[in-house]
Amino acid sequence: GGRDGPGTGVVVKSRTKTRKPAMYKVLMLNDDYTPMEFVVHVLERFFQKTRDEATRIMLHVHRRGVGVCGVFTYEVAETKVTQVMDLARQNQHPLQCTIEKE
Ligand code: TYC
Repeated sequence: GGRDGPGTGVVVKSRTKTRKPAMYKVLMLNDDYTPMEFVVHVLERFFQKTRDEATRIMLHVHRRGVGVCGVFTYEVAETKVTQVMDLARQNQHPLQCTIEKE
């Protein structure tokens, strides 16, 4: 109020504008060749999923074509995609992973 502020003994909260970081989904895409076990391994290793949760996500992608591995800031999401794609390529699997802004 107008009587608050310096000299009144009233503490006035001031706030500089902050913005929540934009968040990005890492999506896993289905294909006909990548072994189910490899996809489960990827979800455990790079997305800290339990075996049960990883299996659930893998089966969702297998049946529906696409699924969410996790939601991250851009830099983290980009790193996850690179890690997944590198490991898939090393193992000669066509597994594809992409980023989508939330
Ligand atoms: N469709 C694959 C198979 O039948 C399994 C699979 C699941 C592949 C999820 C990719 O993101 C994926 N072996």
